[in-house]
Amino acid sequence: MERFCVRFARMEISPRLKSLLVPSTRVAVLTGAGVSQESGVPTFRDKDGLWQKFRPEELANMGAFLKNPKLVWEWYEHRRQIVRDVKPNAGHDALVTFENFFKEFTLVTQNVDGLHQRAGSRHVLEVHGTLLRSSCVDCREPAPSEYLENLKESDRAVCLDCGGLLRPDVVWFGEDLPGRIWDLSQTAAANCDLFFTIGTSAAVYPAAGLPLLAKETGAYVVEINPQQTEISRLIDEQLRGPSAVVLPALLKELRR
Ligand code: BJW
Repeated sequence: MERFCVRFARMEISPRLKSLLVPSTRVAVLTGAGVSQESGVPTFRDKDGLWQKFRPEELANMGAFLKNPKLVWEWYEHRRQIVRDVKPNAGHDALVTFENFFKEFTLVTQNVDGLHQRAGSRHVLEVHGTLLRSSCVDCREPAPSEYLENLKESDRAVCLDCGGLLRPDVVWFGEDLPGRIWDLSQTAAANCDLFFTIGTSAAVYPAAGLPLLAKETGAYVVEINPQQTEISRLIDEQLRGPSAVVLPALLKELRR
């Protein structure tokens, strides 16, 4: 397995990766929280990550929500506020250029912050849902966005149709991923030539299985991350560094 380091904006990449940076290559990308880290959105499992302060079992599953909806709702409202106050970074921007450069390009994200779309990515498969929508746990009706925007912290977030509890449209532990989005993600991973896994610890399944599926089906798999992850030793090439540095540096290697 090849391992390359990024120092400043100069980057060494393998001849194999270089040969794949042409428009005809079919590319799929999986992003995780690390991609938004440099925008100021905390990751989950890093030293200053969300799970250092909050326990996932108390916040990111349906049981926790039903036990204490107010606590869970406030936690998500706090995170929505962070996301409203930040901007996409150079890594998000570089992925927009990728989408325009490669003829076949699929962006799968585990992120719920909407920053890829705000950067300009047109087709984003959000496998863990989004912070920016909510829906009723009983009737499943989505809540109008202006209702959420005007909600005060002390208000109880309830469905305007049936009065049921509103929940964030994210995928909690033990819940299925959205079916069609997940099918499209698997199809892209299984049919690409080049797969990038970027800013994810690859600890949460089934999303973490996508780079492995791509590898099994013959793609060249590249990881962009400042740290080793659970799948680093199983893939083809590691580009060690923050995505807001590595991705813009990769743009310089694209060949028409
Ligand atoms: C940088 C950087 C920089 C830092 N630049 N990089 C198979 C095996 C074992 C368990 C399971 C399995 N299949 C299913 C499971 C159970 C479970 C699971 O995976 N558990 C594991 C934790 C053990 N999975 C599920 O429950 C899933 N559902 C499911 O499988 O349904 C079927 C089923 C039904 C019924 C019963 C059982 C199964 C659902 C998973 C949903 C995950 N949801 C969350 C919360 C979303 C809502 C919210 O935001 O609150 O999604 S958990 C959290 O982790 C969030 C993330 O999307 C996800 C992944 O985290 P991510 O993005 O990788 O972040 P970090 O923090 O982990 O990593 C950041 C990385 O960035 C690090 O590597 C840094 O180094 C790097 N980095 N700065 C680039 N500048």
